[in-house]
Amino acid sequence: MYDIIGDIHGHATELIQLLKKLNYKADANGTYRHPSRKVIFVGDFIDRGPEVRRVLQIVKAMTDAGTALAVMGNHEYNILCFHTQDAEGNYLRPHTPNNERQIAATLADFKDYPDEWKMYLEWMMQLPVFLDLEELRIVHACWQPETVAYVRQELNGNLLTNEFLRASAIKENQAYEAIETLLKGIERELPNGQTFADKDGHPRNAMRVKWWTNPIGATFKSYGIGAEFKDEPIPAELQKGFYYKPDDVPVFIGHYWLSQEQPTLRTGSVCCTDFSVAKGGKLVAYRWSEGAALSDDNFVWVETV
Ligand SMILES: [Mn+2]
Repeated sequence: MYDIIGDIHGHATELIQLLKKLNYKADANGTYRHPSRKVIFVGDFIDRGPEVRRVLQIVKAMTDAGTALAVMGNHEYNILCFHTQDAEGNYLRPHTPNNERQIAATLADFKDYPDEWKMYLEWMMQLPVFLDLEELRIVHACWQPETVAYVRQELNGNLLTNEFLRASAIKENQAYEAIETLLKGIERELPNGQTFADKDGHPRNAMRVKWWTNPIGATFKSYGIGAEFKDEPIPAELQKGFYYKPDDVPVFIGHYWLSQEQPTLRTGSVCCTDFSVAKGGKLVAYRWSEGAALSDDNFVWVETV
């Protein structure tokens, strides 16, 4: 029995509130546990929020004690790349002002705790990039079966190696594409450099897509993510290809900054648990029970403080 918790982004106060609401209690060591359930965290623990260090303390204590499982988010991946050098000594994620700004809240929280920070970097490297628990699947952004199979084979499991991390930082590599897909989602391009206009009339060649939506008969608006798209049919080329079927094994994700009064499932088999706690939304859990079909009734949440 699992409680799957969405992207936390340094919001420890809401995390504690949510754990209590789910009836997890802190033991003598301060580690949250439940007599019969475990948490699964979908990644993105760091950046943005005010209490990154506290969030990492809570999550790591739970994973160490076996009262929680966790996967890696794109923010953990990015910060690992930020701190890792290639053979020439260049950082895998360049130290540009933009990239530095993204992790400023995290580094500020660890300013006086450099050894601790080093320990958490090592811990983050040990976060699986996906979890396949037979009855349910967990990944930060997208479960594409071929990509999961490729990564599983390359890693001989689900834990990153330094070699794979370095390979994944180079755009031409299959490892790059695989990490993009699993941790950031699917982006689809129109063929032959064709473009379409977004709602503001700007020409675009590619868009992030709802990989849980059947592209056949979809429109830019019903299929696209992250921008205002027109409600016009997508071209035939984009109607081909992968989408995650509603009767497939349930998959739990975060990442998509949803905003809804009342959390709902994406489909009968895809449950996004990220409802934007770092943007004034809510921190959400899905209470999963063995053998039961997914239902909107199983969301539990707290509002951003
Ligand atoms: Mn994310």
